Amino acid sequence: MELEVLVKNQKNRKLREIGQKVLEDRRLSPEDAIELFYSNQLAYIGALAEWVNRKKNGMFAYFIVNRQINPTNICVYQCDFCAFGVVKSDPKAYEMSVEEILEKVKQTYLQGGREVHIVGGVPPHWRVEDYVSLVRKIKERFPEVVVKAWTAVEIHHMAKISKRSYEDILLELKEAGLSAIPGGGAEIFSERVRKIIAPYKANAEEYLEIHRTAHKLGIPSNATMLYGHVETYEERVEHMLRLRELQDETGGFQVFIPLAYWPEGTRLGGKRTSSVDDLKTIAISRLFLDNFAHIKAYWITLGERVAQIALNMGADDLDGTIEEERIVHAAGTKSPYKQTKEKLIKLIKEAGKIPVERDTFYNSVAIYS
Ligand code: V47
Ligand code: SF4
Repeated sequence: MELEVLVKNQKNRKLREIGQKVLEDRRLSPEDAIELFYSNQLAYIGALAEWVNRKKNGMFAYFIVNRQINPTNICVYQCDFCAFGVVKSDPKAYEMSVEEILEKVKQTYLQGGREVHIVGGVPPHWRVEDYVSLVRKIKERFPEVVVKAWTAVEIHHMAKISKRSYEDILLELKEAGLSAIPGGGAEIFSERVRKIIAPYKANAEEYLEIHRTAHKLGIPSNATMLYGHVETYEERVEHMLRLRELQDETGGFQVFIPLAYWPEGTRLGGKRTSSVDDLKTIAISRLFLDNFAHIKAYWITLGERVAQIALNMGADDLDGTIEEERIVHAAGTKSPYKQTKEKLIKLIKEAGKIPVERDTFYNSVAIYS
């Protein structure tokens, strides 16, 4: 009822029509989403998005006890927006041993962790077996831990160096114990933007084809969008449209994660996104991606304060305890490296939501009401 009044009283005709569509559960067009990006009525957009979120997720907001592992920062692709990936000869280059990684998984397991999220650089000397055997070894030692690993960029690279199909590679990873694919590597699908920021790695079609194949094989995946660099609002919407179309086709995406760009130490440079842009992007993604169940406010890129507000503007998930994150920290994020479970519960409760500890697949593990 309250939202109906807000929509009725909206003076801007286009925004009023968009609000009416939301109230009537009608799908927003790309033009609607672009209109919202150009609008500065954050409170209105946020209220619409939160209304949609509550219809989907009620008062629940999710988090997970997990660990991110970035096994190496050595990377052949050298994307200009990335301060993490370095060449092998760089003094900052590192590569964790398998034993080191297993020790990290063990710590997570002992703390009740449910998931390891593995993503890193793409080193020139790694073979397909290196990616597969890491998954296998983790699952052999810790069968209860879910392995969410290797982005479309890494899977494309494995296919390229071995001249095998995506399906073949994904089946081998699945057999080794891979349960889900993280959303990294999407950046912005626009060819114009990719030429500037990431000309060498998997392109938009390849990213989408890998996720399509994974979904077909019963491997769920996440989707991301790196925003706030050289892309236009129109390109953000085109990116989300392509994800929405694939989700209509497969239903295999679990969550959408807008990733705010951090510029420090990157070749691309630029400025940090504003909090208003961050919240608007979360809210518009909630409104536009009507076939995605969840929108993640990733506290590493947003900072915990903005992530907490996002829980009232369309987002329903904070990701997890993380423990150790190197990619966005290399680019200057001021967020801590990890969060305690208690802190995530507190952030969610302060936002007026009910914290739900989840597993990788959004099954509830515990509710902290
Ligand atoms: O693909 C790289 C991004 C991604 C920067 O699937 C940067 O649940 C900001 O995808 N500023 C990897 N971002 C991380 C990722 C992710 C994170 C959390 C959860 C999930 C999930 C996926 O990090 C890369 C790239 O888009 N990134 N450099 C930067 N300077
Ligand atoms: Fe390598 Fe990924 Fe960084 Fe690109 S974004 S340089 S692929 S680690």
